[in-house]
Amino acid sequence: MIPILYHYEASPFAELVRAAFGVKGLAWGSLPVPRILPKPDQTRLTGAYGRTPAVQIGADLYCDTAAILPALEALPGPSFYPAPLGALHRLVASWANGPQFFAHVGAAMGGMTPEMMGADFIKDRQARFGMDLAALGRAAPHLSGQALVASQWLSDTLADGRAFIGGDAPGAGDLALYSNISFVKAVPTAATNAAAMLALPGVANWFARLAGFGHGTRREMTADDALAAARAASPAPLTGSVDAPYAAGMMVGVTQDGTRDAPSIGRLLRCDTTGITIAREVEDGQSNPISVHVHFPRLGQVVAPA
Ligand SMILES: N[C@@H](CCC(=O)N[C@@H](CS)C(=O)NCC(=O)O)C(=O)O
Repeated sequence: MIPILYHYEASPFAELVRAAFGVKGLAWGSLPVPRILPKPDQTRLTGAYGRTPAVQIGADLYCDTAAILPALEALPGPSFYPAPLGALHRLVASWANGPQFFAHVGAAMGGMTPEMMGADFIKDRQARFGMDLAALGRAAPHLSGQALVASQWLSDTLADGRAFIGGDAPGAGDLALYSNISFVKAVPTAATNAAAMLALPGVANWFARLAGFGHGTRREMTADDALAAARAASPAPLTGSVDAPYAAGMMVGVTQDGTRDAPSIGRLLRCDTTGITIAREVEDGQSNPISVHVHFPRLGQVVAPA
């Protein structure tokens, strides 16, 4: 039962997970999804969660890199939270994937024309995230300056010769910082911004070390393969609790801060500081539905009665 990644190539958060597979040397299934809604292959299992990436392991769906990495942690291979930083990798990743992500959006996309992005992409991002392309272009110099601070701090951290931010082994914080820079590096109109980041002492070598892990062993998969994998499995045993004011078993919708995407609706099984899990029944045209668990991190998710 290999993990299945719902992704598209240009997604920086998907690149984070592909690189995580590389660090662990894992085999994984690649299930391509569009870069805009609708994404029926993904959302019929996740509920409505249509952001990229999501990872399926059997009958468990993990939404958001902050839920995906802890799930992959249990699989063979090196830890994403190596000592001495340990759980501090989460703090770094949360900053890089939170406020710093938007700065990197400006650094990467601020110089793109509407033609480069495509009308369908602009419409999708406007409707879901309120993206305003003209405003992004105006804010690009400011956002690029904000993004460069992350590379400067990375460079400062590497100044004593360490290979990764915590020492000899890469972790979740490295992967998050890496995916932001790789996002900027992949956009031709952002070449100057990428060059400024990679020119800082130590950053280009650190970037090359992470890229050197590759993406693990990728196998293309279909939506039918993914459904069959979910049907053949049962959700993994769950730990954690439901904190007040929520109650175990209540029907809830889970949405993400900062988007207008529809809620993923299900029966609440876990809602505590470790994350959120809902149970869903997925109809796939067969006589009995598939039971899945959909997992989210706690941070950045909004739970409401449904
Ligand atoms: N906090 C999420 C953010 C994921 C995210 O924003 N992904 C972008 C693509 S890189 C997205 O979903 N954009 C809309 C889409 O792909 O439909 C995570 O860490 O996974």
